[in-house]
Amino acid sequence: MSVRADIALGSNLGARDGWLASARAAISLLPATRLLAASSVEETIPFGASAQGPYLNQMVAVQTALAPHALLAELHAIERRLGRVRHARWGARTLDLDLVRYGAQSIHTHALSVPHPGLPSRDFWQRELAELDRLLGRAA
Ligand code: A4P
Ligand code: MG
Repeated sequence: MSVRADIALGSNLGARDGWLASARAAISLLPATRLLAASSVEETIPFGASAQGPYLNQMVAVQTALAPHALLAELHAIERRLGRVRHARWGARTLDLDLVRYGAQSIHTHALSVPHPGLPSRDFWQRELAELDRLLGRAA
């Protein structure tokens, strides 16, 4: 069984475009996973910790046979490989990958909440998801 999953990409340190491009390439190489579409990249004002630079944000849709926690583990491995250093929650980062939706499933465990709890409050995620739905020919 495979499902569509939506993954948010964010970067606000260094060569932000380059981090997003490397992340897209790494996601497209995940086992049992196919990249379906990518939204536009947009620059957004940081929320959360103050005194950090603007983000580049983007959302990609994949078709995957990985189970949700396995997909999250792969995303964390990509973050580590691409040099993200975790400091403060919501702090500046080279690359942040969040699993925003996993099919229509609702999952709430210690390690994973989907749909991501930030979805209702992040207008840029909602725009990017709507764009992906349009690109994939589905109703938003
Ligand atoms: N976790 C639970 N559910 C999920 C999920 N659906 N996707 C757990 C990803 N991770 C999930 O995440 C902390 C823990 O959340 C993980 O161990 C995972 O098991 P993290 O990535 O280590 O920490 P974080 O990213 O600093 O914190 P958090 O709460 O994930 O923050 P967000 O929501 O990622 O926000 N401003 C703009 N303009 N654009 C941004 O993209 N991003 C953030 C970070 C702050 N400000 C921003 C942006
Ligand atoms: Mg995160």
